[in-house]
Amino acid sequence: MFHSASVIKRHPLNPVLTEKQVPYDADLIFNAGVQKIDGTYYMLFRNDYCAPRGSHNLAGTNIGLARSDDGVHWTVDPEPHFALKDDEIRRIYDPRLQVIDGEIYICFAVDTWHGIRGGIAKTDKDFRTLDILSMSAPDNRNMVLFPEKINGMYARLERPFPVYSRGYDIFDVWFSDSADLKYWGNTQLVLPSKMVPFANAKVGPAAPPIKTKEGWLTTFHAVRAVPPKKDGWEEKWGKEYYAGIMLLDLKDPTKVVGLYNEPLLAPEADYETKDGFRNNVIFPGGMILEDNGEVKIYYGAADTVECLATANVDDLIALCLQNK
Ligand code: BMA
Repeated sequence: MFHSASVIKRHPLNPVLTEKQVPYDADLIFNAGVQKIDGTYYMLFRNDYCAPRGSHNLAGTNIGLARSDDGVHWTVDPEPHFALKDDEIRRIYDPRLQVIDGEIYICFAVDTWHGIRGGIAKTDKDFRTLDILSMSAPDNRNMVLFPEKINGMYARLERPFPVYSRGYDIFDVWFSDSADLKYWGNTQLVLPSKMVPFANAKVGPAAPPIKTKEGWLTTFHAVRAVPPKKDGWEEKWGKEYYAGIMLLDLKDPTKVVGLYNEPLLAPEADYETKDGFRNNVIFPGGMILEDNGEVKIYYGAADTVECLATANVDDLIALCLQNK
């Protein structure tokens, strides 16, 4: 029913990272955060592994690091990164990367024994340390940091999920800011799910925003609930995940200045719609603006592999502004 925008192209070598490239137990490689730092591309990816490898028996989640010179061909480090020794934390996943004033930050979802939280941590150039700066109250996740301070404050988008007051999965994109990345407040609604014509359920931040002359350009994920059925590995799966795109005001990023009212990416390629853990899922986590105006968008496909799509930045801005 929905199609991807014509201005975006899937990379011919998709998927660009799969479990086959990972030298340790790995089965589902997806929902990665990506940044280009001093000319090298870094990808922190989620690895849901099975026991034994290759079975459909999920056994755990860890975070891996891949490096690349061109953003397309990736080499994975020999071991996963960030072993956690906190009994309250069950796992971290869906990492997003940001660089602010030369420091590298990771936002991630945290399953704890008492709810799902959004974590923000600082790491080093080798991605060895995970110095946790803040953890949200439950239930919240899908946090992404803006690449610079706005009005003197660090800024993030986030997606709390208030089940008790909203009923079934209707969740929205919110904004908060902070003087120190630790204490967050000034929380405001940015993108209500009902503003997105192709979502009938939740929306949430996807890749961290990039700065353009017209505003903060940022993707979001948008969910359509459909009748649950056996499709991928899972017994039943009843959701479709699309990527959307919007522009936020440079000085006041709580204001949506442009929104493309169709999907930027809809599940269409075989690696998005077939043979995955959860088919028909597109989940962007990384967006890089190259000097020549090309935007690389990295996304998890079917919760199984990591993919790349590209578009020109002016075309993406024009999509967001075409309904104004
Ligand atoms: C969300 C998160 C994502 C995942 C998506 C589709 O709730 O768990 O990590 O990609 O569902 O399964």
